[in-house]
Amino acid sequence: PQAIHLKDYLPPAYLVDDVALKFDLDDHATRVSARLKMRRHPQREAGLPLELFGTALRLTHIAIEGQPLDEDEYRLDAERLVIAKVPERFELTTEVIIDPAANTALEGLYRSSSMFCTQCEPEGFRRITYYPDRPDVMATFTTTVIGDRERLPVLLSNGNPTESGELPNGRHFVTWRDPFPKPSYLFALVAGALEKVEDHFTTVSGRQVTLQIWVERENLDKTEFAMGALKRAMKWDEEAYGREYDLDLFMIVAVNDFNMGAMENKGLNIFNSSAVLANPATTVDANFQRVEGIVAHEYFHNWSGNRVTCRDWFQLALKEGFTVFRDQSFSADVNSAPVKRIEDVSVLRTMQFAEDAGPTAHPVRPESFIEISNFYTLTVYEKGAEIVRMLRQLLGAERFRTGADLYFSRFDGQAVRVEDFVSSMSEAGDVDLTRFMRWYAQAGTPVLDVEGEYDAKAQVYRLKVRQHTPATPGQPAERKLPLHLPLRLGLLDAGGAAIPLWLDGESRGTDTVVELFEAEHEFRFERVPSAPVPSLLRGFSAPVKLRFPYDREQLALLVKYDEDGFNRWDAGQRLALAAIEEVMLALQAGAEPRLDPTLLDVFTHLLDTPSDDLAVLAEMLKLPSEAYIAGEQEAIDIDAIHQARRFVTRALGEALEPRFRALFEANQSEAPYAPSFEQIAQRSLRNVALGYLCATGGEKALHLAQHQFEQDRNMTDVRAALTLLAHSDAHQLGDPAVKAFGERWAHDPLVMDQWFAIQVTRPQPDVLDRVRFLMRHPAFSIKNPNKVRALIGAFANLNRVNFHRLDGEGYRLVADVVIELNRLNPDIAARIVTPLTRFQRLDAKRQSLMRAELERIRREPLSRNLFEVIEKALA
Ligand code: HT7
Ligand code: ZN
Repeated sequence: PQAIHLKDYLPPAYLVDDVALKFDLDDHATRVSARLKMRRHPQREAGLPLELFGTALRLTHIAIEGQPLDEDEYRLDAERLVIAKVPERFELTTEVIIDPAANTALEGLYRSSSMFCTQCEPEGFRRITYYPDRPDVMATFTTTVIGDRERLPVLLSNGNPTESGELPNGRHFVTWRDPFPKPSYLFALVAGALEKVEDHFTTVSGRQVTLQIWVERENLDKTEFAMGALKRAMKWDEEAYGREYDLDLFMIVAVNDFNMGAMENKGLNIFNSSAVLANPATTVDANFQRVEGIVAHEYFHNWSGNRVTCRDWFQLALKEGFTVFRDQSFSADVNSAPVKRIEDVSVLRTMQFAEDAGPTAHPVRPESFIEISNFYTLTVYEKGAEIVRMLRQLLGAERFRTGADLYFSRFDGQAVRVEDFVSSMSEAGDVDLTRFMRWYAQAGTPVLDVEGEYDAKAQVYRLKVRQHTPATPGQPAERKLPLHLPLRLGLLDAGGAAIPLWLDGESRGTDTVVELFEAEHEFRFERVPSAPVPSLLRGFSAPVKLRFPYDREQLALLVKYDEDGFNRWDAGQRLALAAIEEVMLALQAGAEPRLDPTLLDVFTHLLDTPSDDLAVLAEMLKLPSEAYIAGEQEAIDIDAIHQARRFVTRALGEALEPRFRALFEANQSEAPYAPSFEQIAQRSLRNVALGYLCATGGEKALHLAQHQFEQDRNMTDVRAALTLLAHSDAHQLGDPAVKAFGERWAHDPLVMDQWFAIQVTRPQPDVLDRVRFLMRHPAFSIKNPNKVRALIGAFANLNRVNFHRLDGEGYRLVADVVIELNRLNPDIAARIVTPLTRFQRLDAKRQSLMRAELERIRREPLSRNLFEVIEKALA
């Protein structure tokens, strides 16, 4: 397979103005007729051949201006149809036959349960018809869908329905017209026996929009929350960005088989059922919040992505980074802002930082790719969002909004580049963002090395900041340039009080932002009465690794007194990490480990001090994950990390048992379930406390969990209790609970996903047999991405001790699944293989076992997706 390079971009030779499509739906032989009104691109020369993409299509008819083409007038291969000569302006008609039932890749038109649905981003439309399937070709679409009236009573596509009627042989049709020009990746079609819930939203200018959520009948009771989230998002986008919805109808459809979370097709969003369905009996708090975030994300794309789209797929972060930033801001506004920030930063620091440090590291705007589906990554999405957040920090909220307004109005209806977004911001903010553009081009996580020097006599505190970005594949460290970034900070005195900041003779309050753009800076704070403790990178103002030689007492001070909630949490994480690392060292040396008294002191303080933000308190009581700890090590010792984290959890549980018990009891609520942030905070705190109590291994604690499981109040509490029971050594409690849960929820695929994940994350060594057993369970299907993620993804990513077993059986199991998925669903194969590619800082034995499995995979006839990942991993 060949790589495609950004530097080779050329506009298409021909544009499409209008498309008429007709689908005659059939499981194995759907007939797709297309009429494309085309013209030469004004910036390309005359006489160029017309190149259309097409994959797995059987061409049955082709004509230009109604004149069928002879076979020698065009060339067909597995991926393209090329017509050597076409007029300046013409109408192209084609007819192809496709096989949706055989489509296990879930790209293009496919069957999911009893319905037909589509996924066209990034390059799925070419599996539907021959087309210049690239985002810089924008056209209006009219789509007629024909299907069996009984089996497929509902026929949906983009835009508004314009006509419908009966046809012979029990068939019927609906025609849809989307008046907004769009790229082919935003095309959608759904057909099936669906039912809807309907609501309305009146836009700021007084237009009534009909909102519909289409689901299979058994899921009608799981739509209310998403509908509410949609209305909240529509209102928020009007208020925060001045963006109003533009069609009269907005539809969401839930499908069971879907490669990602959801898709923002114009007027017809298609959702993975896991990202839209929710109710208290079946859905945990975190998933309610995920649903809210994804519903908002897809809705926000209507402007950041659909009205203003990407010129080419290298610009993916233009829509994704900005839209993630928008959905993060929305969730922060409607829930707990500090907790949202903590959660987002945790994902970034554990998962995106790992990507940036691994073999598939790439810039937020990649320069080349073999398979674009491989670039829907944490780097493009999450680091992309952090870049937009930095712009907001650098410009200030008001000028950022002016920049966004300028971007939307200037580029409405166009397919544009990252430069167009950044220049709108630069113009609105009157700031030079030339260096800032490096964030899009340089891969790897920058490191800030900070040192502080206090001169008591002069009452001056000097902060020296150096930045560097480590080497990443194709980008040696010496070619990395300094980045422009905002560093938010404050200073605390020894009693924890905020010190007023005087910088260059100017008063800056107690919280300020300094800008870095050189490799080294020195900031000189004056009138500092005593040696301060700096609180650096407040709110995680830039996606970097910050190094400062804090001692434990300084961290404890920050945990207790820093005015920035995020940094209080972060100081706690640093302290916990240091405590866990100390235990790791003891275990490695065969010495007796101890619980760091400073950490115990901080936990005691947190538990004894009344808090007005329970949600943040719950986060502060959580220890860093094994994945995060691993990311902080030069050499990763899988077992020591696991044992040390367990030791610290247990030691805290034992030392603070009465306090955790009191916390558990104080956060019992009799109120009916609501996914409100107050209630979520209470449940979170209660279940964190239960976790520490159960970590002691005490029978009393396990019975508390058993009781909570049996009380069956809501899925959040049930699942937390079941996880503790199933992960304990007490089989007599865990096994019956797992069995009862599996039987009770056998009819509900989304709950069964949770049941799979709970079992395969059990840390005990017997888990591998359980994984193999569950792969044969009737509720498991390798063709369903949610099942693969729940069983194999959860095992490989969250059960680190067992995935990394020294006999290599964990690796082998995952590699076997990857090989099978390579044939069925290349996109999912290339995602599920990720943990096998992260061997760089592991011990030699594990490295060689992992490499051997990757080499075994490489011997297969690989899809483009997997080829690209495996080649990079083994390079
Ligand atoms: N824009 C959507 C991307 C997407 C996707 C990409 C590859 C394969 C399948 C996919 N389904 C959806 C989702 C989003 O970011 O909103
Ligand atoms: Zn998106």
